[in-house]
Parts: sequence; structure tokens; C-alpha cells
Amino acid sequence: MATEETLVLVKPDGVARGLTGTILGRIEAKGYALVDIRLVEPDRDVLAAHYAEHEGKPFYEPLIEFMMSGPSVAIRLAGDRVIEGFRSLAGTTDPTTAAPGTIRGDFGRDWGLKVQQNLVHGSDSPESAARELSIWFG
Ligand code: DAT
Ligand code: MG
Repeated sequence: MATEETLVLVKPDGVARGLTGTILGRIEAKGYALVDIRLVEPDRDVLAAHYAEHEGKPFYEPLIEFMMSGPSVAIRLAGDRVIEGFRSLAGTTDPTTAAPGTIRGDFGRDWGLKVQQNLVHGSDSPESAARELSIWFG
């Protein structure tokens, strides 16, 4: 399978809780390659582009506000089937029900229905990865 790239974000909750190194450790242990990494403080325009598919949903505005609440770490990550593989490492969207062994399952908490505080983002398809990498890395 050809090497792919994906966009990973350690979201503001992950950075604020000091989990960046732990999350990077899992990514590196899996054997994925860090192609680029940077601390980011995205404005509303960047986040609106990134989360365009969710505009109008009930959780959209809280999600954007949360993503502006502190710095995130943006990672350009490469590896064979890394798009699917990172989402597998991350676990399902809701940390309350994410499987043990996944990033969200092991470290995510039930923050009182604040599902957006689920530590990481990973692109969900090759098209999303290309679009999101251009938003965050130009
Ligand atoms: P994922 O991040 O697993 O790809 P998604 O793309 O469906 O999930 O949603 C983007 C983010 O929005 C997600 O990480 C957390 C938040 N979110 C999704 N569904 C939500 C919901 N029902 N309530 C609150 N936040 C939600
Ligand atoms: Mg998504």
C-alpha cells in the first residue's frame, strides 16, 4: 500500500493536559513518520475551513470556541495507510465510549457531554487529508 499523509491535531485539551508527548509517543511507536509539526493557534477562519462539513450542526459553535481556547499541535504524518491507521489509534469520536487502548479511550474523559474535548483530530479520507494539510501547512 502506498505511503499516505494525514493531518493530525493534538487539540487544546491534549496540549493543556500535557498529553502531547504521550500522544506523539504512540504515533512514533506505531512507526509513522513526523514530516512536519508545529504549535498553532488557529483563528476562526482557519477553523471554519477545517470544520466546514459540520457548519450548522448543534455542536459546531462550541467546537469552534473550544478549538480557539488554547494552542494545538498540528502534525503532518506519513505512513502506509496512515489515514485509517491513525483514526484507529485515536478511537471513536466520543471518548466516553472509545475503546481502551486508543488515545481517546485511554485519556479521554466524560467532560459533561463535551464530546469536542476528545484530544485529537485525524483526517478521515485521502480527500480530507489533502484539503486539511493545505489548510494547516499551506
Ligand atoms: P471525528 O473527530 O472523530 O472525525 P467528527 O468529524 O464527526 O468526528 O466531528 C468533529 C468533532 O466535532 C469531533 O472530534 C468532536 C465534535 N463532535 C462531533 N460530534 C459531536 C456531538 N454529537 N456533540 C459534540 N461534539 C461533537
Ligand atoms: Mg472528522
